[in-house]
Amino acid sequence: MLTGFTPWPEEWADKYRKDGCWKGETFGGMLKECAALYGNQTAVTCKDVHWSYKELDERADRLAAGLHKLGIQKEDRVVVQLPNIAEFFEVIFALFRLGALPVFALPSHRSSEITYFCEFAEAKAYIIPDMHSGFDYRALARQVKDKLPDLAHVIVAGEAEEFQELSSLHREPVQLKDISPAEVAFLQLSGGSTGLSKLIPRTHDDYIYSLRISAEICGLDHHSVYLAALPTAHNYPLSSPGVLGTLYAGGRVVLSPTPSPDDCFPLIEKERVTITALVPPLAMVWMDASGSRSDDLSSLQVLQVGGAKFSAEAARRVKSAFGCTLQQVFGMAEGLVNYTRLDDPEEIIVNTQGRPMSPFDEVRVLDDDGRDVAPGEAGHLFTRGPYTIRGYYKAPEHNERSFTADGFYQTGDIVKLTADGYIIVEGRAKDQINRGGEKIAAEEVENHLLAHPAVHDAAMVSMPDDFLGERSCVFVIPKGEAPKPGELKAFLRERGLAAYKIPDRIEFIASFPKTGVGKVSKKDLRETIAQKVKPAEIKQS
Ligand code: OOB
Repeated sequence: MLTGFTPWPEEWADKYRKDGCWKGETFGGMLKECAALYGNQTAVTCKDVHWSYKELDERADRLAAGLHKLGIQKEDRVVVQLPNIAEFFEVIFALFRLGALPVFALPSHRSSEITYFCEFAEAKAYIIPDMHSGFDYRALARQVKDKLPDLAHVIVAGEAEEFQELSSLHREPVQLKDISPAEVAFLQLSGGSTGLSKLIPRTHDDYIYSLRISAEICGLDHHSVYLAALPTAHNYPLSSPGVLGTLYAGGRVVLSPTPSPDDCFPLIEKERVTITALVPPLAMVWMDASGSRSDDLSSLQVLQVGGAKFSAEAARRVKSAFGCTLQQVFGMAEGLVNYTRLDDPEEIIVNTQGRPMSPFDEVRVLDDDGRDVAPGEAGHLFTRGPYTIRGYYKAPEHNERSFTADGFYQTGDIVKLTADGYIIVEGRAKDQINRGGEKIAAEEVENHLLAHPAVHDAAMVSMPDDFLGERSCVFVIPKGEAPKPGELKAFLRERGLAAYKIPDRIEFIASFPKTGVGKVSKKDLRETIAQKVKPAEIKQS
């Protein structure tokens, strides 16, 4: 078993098997089965590329053989940073078949994040596109290689330059080691709240269970067409039900290079897309665009919105804008996913973030002292279940804090439960900014800022924003004369931080407000900046 992975205790694993959650499927086997059932039907469409299930299955086998020849073995970690391109699928299924573990980086990550993932996971390989959205990933790979000369392989989908070209790796399939469904299939990234992102080990058993239930709840079958507008590597478009849930159900995945209406609306019309997933700011952009464009979106049956809180006012407009059902999704890469059901009454769909997908999900809402709150009251959400991890990868100290002794994961979310068990997200107790679905761990950015010679201390908080829900504001105590905000932002960019983590606003301050026990009061800082931005910036948009 993978070192650094916390498995479910044996009695729970037995229970989830007995309850029929874990059926002993693996991703490699799942694709074989789909190829047998849906052979020549299209699995993946990307521009003019259409891969049938059979073709994807064969490609995965041939690529697995090539990666095997390179020396990539069971349990090796491979950082995969691919955008929405067909190769994403051959790569991940090849790795699944080898038992090698993709670490799912996002296309927006830069050298700071990627170097950390490669180093922490001791990656054998790093897989990238040549270019995407005007960015050259080979230049990024060079920066990573400079810091980590031992990174064995950089593999490029497209023009590889000095690196290994993905398409050159295909070989005659070879016999590979058996993979057990209880083993870790890949590592997802946490949004992070303390320092750097934690890695989340997900097993074949637990993840495929979540696909099966998600596909069922979303009514997917072999007629479904899922548009991947968000980056497929993220847990939400990957599995809720996402691209993998769609393949599990025998449907077709259509890949969009960006989530913009300009790219997505013509694809919905052309490919007769039936379901797609967005974060709240994009849902608003799409609603605005639907009024002014003439694309035929009538095939769309379900629009999912999640990743951040969707306001009830905006939620109410979805049906008339697209003539389809809204589904709210509140999930986390650590496991638990909640959905509003397609046949729920309008008031539930608009006002709640759904309810747990599985009858075996356990949720508890506790007060600050760890006691269950009264029904309907807000508190800390804790959860345990057949697809919620029992520990982060190689993070024993952090696990002590994030998991209770009996295995509940502390989500860091503040929620209320309705009498019917629906969840309403009220806020967050974790030190994280949710910038329209993109999560920023305040501490990670603060630590980078502390490396600047003119920064004595830094504290990052969210500030309210009409469009993104939240933006980031960092309060800086300067050392001597305050630097220019632009200089600090440039400094962070130079350190290779992803663009979405660069603070939207920088405020200089002489000292931080303190809590009763002398810690920085982020609550006070949030209130200070909320007061400041309210009259000027909130009104205008
Ligand atoms: C999804 O996953 P992550 O891991 O990027 O972020 C999880 C966190 C949650 O703990 C919560 O704080 C926030 O994102 N969140 C929401 C939300 N959905 C996620 N907050 C309010 N309302 C919502 N609907 O974001 C994710 C994973 C799977 C499915 C959907 C989203």
